[in-house]
Amino acid sequence: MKTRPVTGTPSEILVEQLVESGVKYVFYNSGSREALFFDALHGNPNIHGILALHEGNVTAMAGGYTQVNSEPAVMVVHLGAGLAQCMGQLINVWFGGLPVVVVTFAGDTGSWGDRISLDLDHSFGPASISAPMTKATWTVIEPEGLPLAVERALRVAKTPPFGPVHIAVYDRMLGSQQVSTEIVEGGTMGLRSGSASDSDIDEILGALDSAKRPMIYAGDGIWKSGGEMVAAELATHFGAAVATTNTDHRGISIKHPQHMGGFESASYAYNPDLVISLGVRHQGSGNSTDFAPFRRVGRNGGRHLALGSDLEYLTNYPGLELGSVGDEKDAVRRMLTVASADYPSSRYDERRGTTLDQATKWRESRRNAMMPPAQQGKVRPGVLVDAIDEGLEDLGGGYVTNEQFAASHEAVRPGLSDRTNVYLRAGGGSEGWGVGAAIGAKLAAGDDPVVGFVGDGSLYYADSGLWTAVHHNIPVLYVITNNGAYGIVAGFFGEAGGQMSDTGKYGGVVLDGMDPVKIADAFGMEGERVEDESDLNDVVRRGMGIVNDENRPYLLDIRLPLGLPEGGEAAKQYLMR
Ligand SMILES: Cc1ncc(C[n+]2csc(CCOP(=O)(O)OP(=O)(O)O)c2C)c(N)n1
Ligand SMILES: [Mg+2]
Repeated sequence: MKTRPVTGTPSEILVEQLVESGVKYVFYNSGSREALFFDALHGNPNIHGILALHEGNVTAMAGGYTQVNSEPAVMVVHLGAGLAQCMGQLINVWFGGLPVVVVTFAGDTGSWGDRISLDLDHSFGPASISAPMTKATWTVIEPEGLPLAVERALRVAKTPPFGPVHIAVYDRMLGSQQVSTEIVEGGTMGLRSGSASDSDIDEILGALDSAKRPMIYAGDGIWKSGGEMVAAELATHFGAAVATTNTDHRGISIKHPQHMGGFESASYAYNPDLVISLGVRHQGSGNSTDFAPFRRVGRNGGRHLALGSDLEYLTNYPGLELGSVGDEKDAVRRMLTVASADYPSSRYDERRGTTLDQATKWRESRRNAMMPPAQQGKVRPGVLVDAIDEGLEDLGGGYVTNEQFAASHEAVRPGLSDRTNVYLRAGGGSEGWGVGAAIGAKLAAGDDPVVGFVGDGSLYYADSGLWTAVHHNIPVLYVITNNGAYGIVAGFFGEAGGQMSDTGKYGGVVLDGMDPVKIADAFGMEGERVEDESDLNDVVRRGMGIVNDENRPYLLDIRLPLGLPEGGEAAKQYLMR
């Protein structure tokens, strides 16, 4: 362990350790009891505070930051109240397994009174409420221990499987007293899992070779290990179909021509006789039918093998034939090496052709669904998806964060190149991610351009995040897919067989009377409404120009067809007077 002595206030020491550990930004919302911490943060030129106006946004920004290149993020929220407010977005960080360290400062409810404003009461320790949504959560009492606690938190968060860590620091230590301790030197390590055994690699390759309809079920473990390219190559090499969870468009890019989208529907369409789960945590709806795709594979005499960096990637697979624990990128690289000698790709040309046909049909159906009949004053979602994808790739490629359903990225044109855009989704589907995630992503992406797709409904959960983009001048292009509705929810209401679908009058899902351009304007961000799809490409290019050449955020309020089931209209809702 390399350390260097330090003397300073506890706040200065905490900030100094963050800097030493390589943390560049602290995402935060201010609180009064930790005044000296913020004093030290703003006084240190080697780290920057990014201010969000709601703790949900603080969390979404921190999470989005980690999704670009797996660098850990640190966020600070105020006492129990700030922690409670951040929990709605912490569910995304936790479900997505993202390396975020949450720091709260806590009052002492044990020694004197049991009621401290904004804090939990004495029956619940300050680390208690984050417990269900963190990998580890603990309390720090001694100021001399702050460097070790910070360094340990970052290491726990960044060890596969990644996940959020909470440290609650008793704020009584944040005084002006000088404390002497040691800063732990060295940035956060790129910790990796061990290697899968040679026999597991052989087993998987043999299965890929002999299957008729192999499917690679790809997940976040792939990008977290840096294995996106090699995993895509593996699928291409063996002519395997690709499927994923609805929270990951990145493990193997949704633009891979053999990608067939969500695993459940893809496995119905492709009917695989082999599923290789690669760094993917299977998720369902809490029903026994969640495992139906695997049952079907078994009934067909097919096989299911899984490889991932930790137990998390093997649990939801009843009856798994082979579960291999190892770093995904390392394993796939070794597979490709063996395959190039023993399993030449030409052997799978026919199979690849068949898979490509099926995947192309699948994508065409997604693209058709995004192209309803043209409507005056409205942009069709498919036109928008293409315009952004092409506009961004023309710039050399960038990141697209996505929190909306109206313009599905499953409908994006296929094709992999060195400019392929990276599509990111919220780890857990908890609304309020998109505005902040684009900001965090841009801070991590540096010069690479970032487009934030945010549904109108999603925007209203987190609109104050627009101010953060303005305040810190973070050049992001926001694309609001404005269908005037909680479209995805309305779709389910339409299928529920209740009075809404009978009458065609939908309550609780129509979002009218709001204007995203005015909202952006109020927060100091320029934007424009887009109602005509004929000049969409120009609008998108101009918007990207403003963001990337003039270096400021900009917002496009894209008016899409109303997001209600066919023929639906808004129900009258309660009016007090
Ligand atoms: C915290 C939280 N609350 C509620 C929901 C339920 N929900 C899922 S999507 C959605 C609305 C999405 O609306 P919008 O962003 O406009 O997307 P669209 O489907 O219209 O594209 C809601 C309310 C949720 N997922 N998370
Ligand atoms: Mg909507």
